[in-house]
Amino acid sequence: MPRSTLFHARLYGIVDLGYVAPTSLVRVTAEMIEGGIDVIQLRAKGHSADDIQKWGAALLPICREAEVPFFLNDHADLAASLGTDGVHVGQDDASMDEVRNIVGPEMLVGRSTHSLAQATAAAADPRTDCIGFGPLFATPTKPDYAPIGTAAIREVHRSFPDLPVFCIGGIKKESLAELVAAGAKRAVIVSGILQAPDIAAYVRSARSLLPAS
Ligand code: 3NM
Repeated sequence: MPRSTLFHARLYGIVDLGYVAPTSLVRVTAEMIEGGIDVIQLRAKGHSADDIQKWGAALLPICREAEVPFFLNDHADLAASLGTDGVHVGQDDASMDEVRNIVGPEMLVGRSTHSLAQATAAAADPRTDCIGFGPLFATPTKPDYAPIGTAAIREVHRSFPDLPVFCIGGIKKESLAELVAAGAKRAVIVSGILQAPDIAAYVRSARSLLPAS
């Protein structure tokens, strides 16, 4: 899947086992797709490789059918064996050399960045296909990280016009207008989507608040 798919994305949703029971993964994923989500990631911190493999294998065909890129968080080896569209790694995870050795040259690779300096370092490697930039606001989904605020969003987009930047962290539908005014083009929403009473409706309206690119 080409990087341009991510460039045109607006809303990125994460199916996070911190919020979704294993028995609800398929339903939640389908509802996000119904709402028009542009990218889906499976995030299962602390779960076994066997479980993640099983859950990934259940969600991948649903995303394929809908032509929604499917990323796996962290586990490059499982991403490679499942054949996901992408893998997303953090600052403390494997280097790009290590990740590419496992997943090959074609798979999309995203990297979390938590400052302009980290975004600059990630962008310097042409094998980085997208970055997460945050956490912009405090969030219980990633509690150990200090929020970085919205001031650097415009600079990140200006500095790396060819790199899809996904703003993340403590973002709700209600904060999107502020984010877009601060220069954001794309957003990741985790708890806001997963805790919504109507996931499809939440995704649909949040996505409509982000600019088409
Ligand atoms: N990564 P919510 S913030 C998974 O800054 C994740 O890299 C972040 O969840 C980062 O939308 C975050 O519930 C959590 O705040 C986002």
